[in-house]
Amino acid sequence: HPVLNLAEHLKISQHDDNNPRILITGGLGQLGLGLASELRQKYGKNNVILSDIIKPNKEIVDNGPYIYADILDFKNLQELIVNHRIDWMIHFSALLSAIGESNVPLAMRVNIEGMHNVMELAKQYKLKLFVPSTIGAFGPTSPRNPTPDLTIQRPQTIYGVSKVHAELMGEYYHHRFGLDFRCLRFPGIISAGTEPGGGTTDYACQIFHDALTTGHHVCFLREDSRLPMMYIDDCLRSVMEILEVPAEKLKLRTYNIHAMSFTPAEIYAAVKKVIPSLTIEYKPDSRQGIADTWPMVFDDSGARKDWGWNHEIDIDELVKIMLTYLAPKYG
Ligand code: AKB
Repeated sequence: HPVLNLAEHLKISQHDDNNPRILITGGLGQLGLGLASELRQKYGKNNVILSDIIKPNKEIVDNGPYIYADILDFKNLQELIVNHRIDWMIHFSALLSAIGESNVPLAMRVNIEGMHNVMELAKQYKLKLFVPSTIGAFGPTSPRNPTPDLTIQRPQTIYGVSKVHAELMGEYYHHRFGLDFRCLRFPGIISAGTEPGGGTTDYACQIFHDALTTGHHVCFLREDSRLPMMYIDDCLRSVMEILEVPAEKLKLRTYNIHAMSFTPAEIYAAVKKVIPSLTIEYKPDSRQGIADTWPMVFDDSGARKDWGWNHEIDIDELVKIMLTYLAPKYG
């Protein structure tokens, strides 16, 4: 990429941390709209640009800048970074665990090649870069209860493999080129305003919709399948916080973060306390095979110690918030 050498030649200045201009890739997934709203409150509406390859609705466009960005198109991404004078990039584009297994070549392109483009541009233009990782970055040989920050990582999904690759590449670029790479490993994220897309933890969102509509949830995991989970507000706050932590406090560039851990039977019992008529049946499918290799409880003591991470929402609070949020939608 000869143009990039020119960029280096011009000694492009370090990212501006006081008044950053921020680009979010994969912005119309589960996390982007919520994060954009938090970031816009803090850094100004026009300084936060959402991007995706999806045609947005009017509300999205009315709420702030939205642009088309295909992370597989290096030049397109480069042009956006230059034209919009981007300082920070939040890289959310990825195929999640279950959908990744149904299209491995596409997952490799998006999750690996796309991430290479993002990381290379972040290096060239000296952007601060946040990339989420996941409980899915661990595998059957990892300790599962609890799973520490630094341990064996031999995931068995393309999603997990690509996330370990992102963690390692980010840490390598940090060490080798000084890239300000920051990465959090998220549990399953539970949200009401936006839907998850093709993950192994999606049942934990669906059960709330079913509780308020059909009154019956068919769970694709076994009743005793324990996984770490987190409400979206805690997740978005963790991103806001890690972006701001002074570099000298970061002993690691990839941290586990945790909030709660439950099984389908436990979340069912918690929802049933509020909606006693809810019924459930368990029909484990191929996602069970994935869940069986993932952490049951995440050890996030590093994040708590190094930069003060603290979750706020536990399982009972989660149930209250989700049902309160969704109830008006279903009358
Ligand atoms: C998935 O289930 O694939 C995601 C994740 C835990 O990373 N929600």
